[in-house]
Amino acid sequence: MALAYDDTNIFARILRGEIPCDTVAQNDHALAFRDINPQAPVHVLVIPKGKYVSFDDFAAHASDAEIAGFTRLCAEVCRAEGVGLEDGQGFRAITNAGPHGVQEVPHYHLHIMGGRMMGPMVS
Ligand code: IU
Repeated sequence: MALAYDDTNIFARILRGEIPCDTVAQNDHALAFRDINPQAPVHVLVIPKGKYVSFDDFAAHASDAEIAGFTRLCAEVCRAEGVGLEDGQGFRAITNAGPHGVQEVPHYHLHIMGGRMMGPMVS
């Protein structure tokens, strides 16, 4: 069963158009926008348009079309932001889940960060 989803979270409000965001790209299934507190020259969040709390929730319950749409949008962002390996120097893609992952916003999101050399991965 899918996890209980809190419709009042900030990314749900962005998806409903109640709060603005700096959109990078979108398709039928996902939205990409700039993180409000960037940790790297490129710091984009990619979120599904469906109601999924975390990566494991999304991976288990989203349709194949949603997963494909989300993943293709990630590739589009990497290319558009110049960090993809076809023509850039690479990036880090991470997702935080739940308390131990220190997830702040309970709507699944992938951080795509690049434009500088990354440091240690965990702390
Ligand atoms: P986390 O993986 O849930 O810890 O990350 C949440 C991210 O959402 C974090 O990097 C914030 O800077 C970002 N964010 C945002 O981009 N816009 C907002 O209005 C809020 C958080 I609140």
